[in-house]
Amino acid sequence: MASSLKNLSSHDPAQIPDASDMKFGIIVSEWNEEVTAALLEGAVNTLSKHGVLKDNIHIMAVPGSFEITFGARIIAEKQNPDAVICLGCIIQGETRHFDFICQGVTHGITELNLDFDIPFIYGILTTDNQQQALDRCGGKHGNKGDEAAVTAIKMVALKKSGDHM
Ligand code: DLZ
Repeated sequence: MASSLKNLSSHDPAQIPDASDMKFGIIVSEWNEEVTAALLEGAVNTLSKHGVLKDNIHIMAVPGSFEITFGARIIAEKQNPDAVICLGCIIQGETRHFDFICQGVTHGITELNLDFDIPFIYGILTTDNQQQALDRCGGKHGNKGDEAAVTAIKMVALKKSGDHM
């Protein structure tokens, strides 16, 4: 069970479904690029490790996390993926911008999950500072891009099993 693990970066690969017939979209925010590039690398490596072909991973960048919702919708409509992985990093600043961007993208991704017949995975870091973000994109708390990819594979497998019910 995922709940018994500290984080999914330490998942057992044998427990992850084979993903060689799956197709993914990844939408990644350019804001805080040092962090989001590491999240992207983690996600792509994990998808590849579980059998996803390079040609079946479609990556699109957007300027900031607020634009992730729109980008994710476009990639879902144009590429017909089995799931879309959303990657971003929102770091608390001195103003309330942080709250509005977090709320906006969280609400947006929730809406996409309700409107489309595929899962949209929330791989967005929302941290108090840069160090907390670095700790979660390949640091002491694993790589949340890796975890988002594992979650995406699991959700696609769940959807495919539901299709046969
Ligand atoms: C404006 C802004 C700020 C202050 N901080 C972040 C952030 O920490 N992470 C992020 O992904 N994006 C940030 N942005 C940009 C917004 O997401 C968005 O791109 C702009 O408000 C334009 O719509």
